[in-house]
Amino acid sequence: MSKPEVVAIAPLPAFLAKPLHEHFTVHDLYGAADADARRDLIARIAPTTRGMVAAGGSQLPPDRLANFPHLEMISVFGVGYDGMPLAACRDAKIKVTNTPDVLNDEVADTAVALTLMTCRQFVASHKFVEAGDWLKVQYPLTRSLWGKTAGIIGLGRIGKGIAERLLAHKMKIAYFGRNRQDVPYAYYDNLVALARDADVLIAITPGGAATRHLVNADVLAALGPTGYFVNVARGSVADEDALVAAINNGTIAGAGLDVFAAEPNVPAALFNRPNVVLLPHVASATHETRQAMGDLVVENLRLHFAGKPVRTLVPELVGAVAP
Ligand code: NAP
Ligand code: 8YV
Repeated sequence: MSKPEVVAIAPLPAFLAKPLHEHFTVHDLYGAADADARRDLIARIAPTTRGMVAAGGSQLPPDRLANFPHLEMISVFGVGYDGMPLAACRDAKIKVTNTPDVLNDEVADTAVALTLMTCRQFVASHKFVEAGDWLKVQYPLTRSLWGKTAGIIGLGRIGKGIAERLLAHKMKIAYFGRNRQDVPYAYYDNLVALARDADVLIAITPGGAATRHLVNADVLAALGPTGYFVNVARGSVADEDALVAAINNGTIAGAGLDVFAAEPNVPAALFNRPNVVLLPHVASATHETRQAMGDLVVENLRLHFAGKPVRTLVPELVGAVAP
């Protein structure tokens, strides 16, 4: 029996490529040399391609869906799926799955690491030792976490993991979201008010239109000159121009960032500052976690093509497409 055909619109790491090739005929659209090669490949595979593999950061405009008229499902290698055209998928009865939960601990660890590295200036301290500056002077004093307030924007699966970890660092926890939750943390329905009361503001919401520029100039002004901003959500959640200005002007004390507005481009104005730590979107990037994410991507595809319900259909499509 011939294998179902899937198209990859994101890079496929070996641990994901291997099982995919085992169970499916895989077309590598991401690896196509140029626009002509992409167009030729699409024309060749469109009549037979039924599955797609995308990444958390993949952007698939609704009109691109028309390239694949027989598409049945998109398996996203990531928990975020803000680049997926959900309304068009609903209309065309295309399933979209993601990789929730398996990355919670890794991403929460990264948020805490960014918080510590930024407030305690550990990257600049490291450079200071390597430059031989310790032989001349002491490194300047930095800021504690203990006793301070962490304001979590988006207290979901990962946000709760961040809260648990920061409690162990003796921080107080407050959060902002659209809904109050049954948790022992202070709820704010106003982000400016949370920023005013927080010492470290940590973004971990989904991306997309609903959260675009949630962290704007007003929020940064409220965070103030002793406040730090950490972003492990999506670059779109913060107004990056406002953030650069806030760092330049000392409106906030510092920032720890894993995500950016136009990755892999990072504003050079953020480079080489002791109070800014920059990561290349690696919050989930360990062998263990990426393997678990890859396994879930393949499992969802295999379940679908075996005629069974997928494991992690995105909530917006529950009830709108077959499980
Ligand atoms: P989740 O469990 O769905 O939690 C999302 C949280 O955000 C919820 O608490 C939700 O609360 C809140 N939220 C959603 N829309 C909002 C809005 N419009 N305004 C304010 N709050 C909103 O998701 P998760 O698994 O924790 O993942 C969260 C996100 O983290 C992902 O979607 C992804 O973008 C990002 N992420 C990044 C990396 C990375 O590598 N840097 C890795 C993994 C995940 P309410 O519903 O009460 O508003
Ligand atoms: C990954 C992510 O970097 O899960 C997400 O939403 O942003 C990250 O875990 C990405 O999906 C890998 O392509």
